Amino acid sequence: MRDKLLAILHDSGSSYISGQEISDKLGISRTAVWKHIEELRKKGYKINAVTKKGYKMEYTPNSITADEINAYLDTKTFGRVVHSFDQVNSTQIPAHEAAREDAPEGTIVVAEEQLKGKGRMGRPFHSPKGTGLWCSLILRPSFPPQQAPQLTLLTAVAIAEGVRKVTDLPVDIKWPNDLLIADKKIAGILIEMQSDPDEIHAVIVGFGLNINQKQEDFPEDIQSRATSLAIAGAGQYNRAQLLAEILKQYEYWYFRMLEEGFGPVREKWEALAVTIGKYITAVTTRKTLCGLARGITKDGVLLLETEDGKIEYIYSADIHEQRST
Ligand code: BTX
Repeated sequence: MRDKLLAILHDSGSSYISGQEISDKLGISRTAVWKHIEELRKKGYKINAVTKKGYKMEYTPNSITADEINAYLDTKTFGRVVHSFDQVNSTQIPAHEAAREDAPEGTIVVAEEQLKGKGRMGRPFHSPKGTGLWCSLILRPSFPPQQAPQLTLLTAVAIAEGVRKVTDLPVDIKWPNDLLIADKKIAGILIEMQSDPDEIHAVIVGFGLNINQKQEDFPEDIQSRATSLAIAGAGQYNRAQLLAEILKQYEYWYFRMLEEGFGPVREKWEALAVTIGKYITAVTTRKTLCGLARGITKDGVLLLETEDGKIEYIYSADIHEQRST
């Protein structure tokens, strides 16, 4: 009920909406409306109440609660089950637990703050309180484990599309899992799996998106390489609204991929990617390769043409751009 009240207040924006109209929309008494308004005020919302005009939202605490997410959510299953925490080491941990306990596909775990946010290969992901999205999404795809890397590219598409829709900011994708604005990292993706050799039980898709940080909020070693939506855009952004839009995009592209295969996602990814057509250095766990990024295969593997004309298949690497074509 509270999520629906929040949605009504968000929708009426800077206008007042009468207690009667809210009670009609929600099918509850005006006293019940008033009680819910009081509850929201206790949670930090500032809601103006003026006789004969009604209610108007003045300030929201910009929190990532199930009510806030639900107020914006326009999906069938994604984000319909929310586990939200104030503080965790990493949202991946409770998400793995929930997945083992049969959490349905689309369940998300979110936290205001991560103390030990995880990047790839044991690297840290800086996840300060109340500023970004630190989220793990549980998927249960029917395809074999070998196809799971495609989900990294799908996740990048969903985040880029979601952010573009809400903020109009030009988010680019860098193969395989970085999202950039003006060449600086705005988000990262970490895909983990619970599987047998030939069957996926669950994929835990972790993504972190920098939203309202100031430049000085980043640790010194990443200050020159990281950015947030607030730095790149104008003012603060609503985190729940961003998450809801990302989940909407995710659900759309995910079910399209299950029905039509990877083709449409790959096409969208290539349209948003900055890596293709650039001279790059790819640092894999075994070797470093230099050459021209030619494209991605139908499985999302990066094709690198080395100086002697050989095509290398890159499954996982850190990519650095050398120079433009
Ligand atoms: P990655 O290994 O590609 O990126 C990690 C690297 O990015 C770090 O070594 C550092 O250089 C830089 N970095 C660290 N924090 C930030 C930041 N906030 N913004 C920009 N650059 C940063 C990317 O790994 C995968 C990140 C996934 C994070 C999500 S958050 C929710 C879920 N829970 C969790 O513990 N991890 C995932």
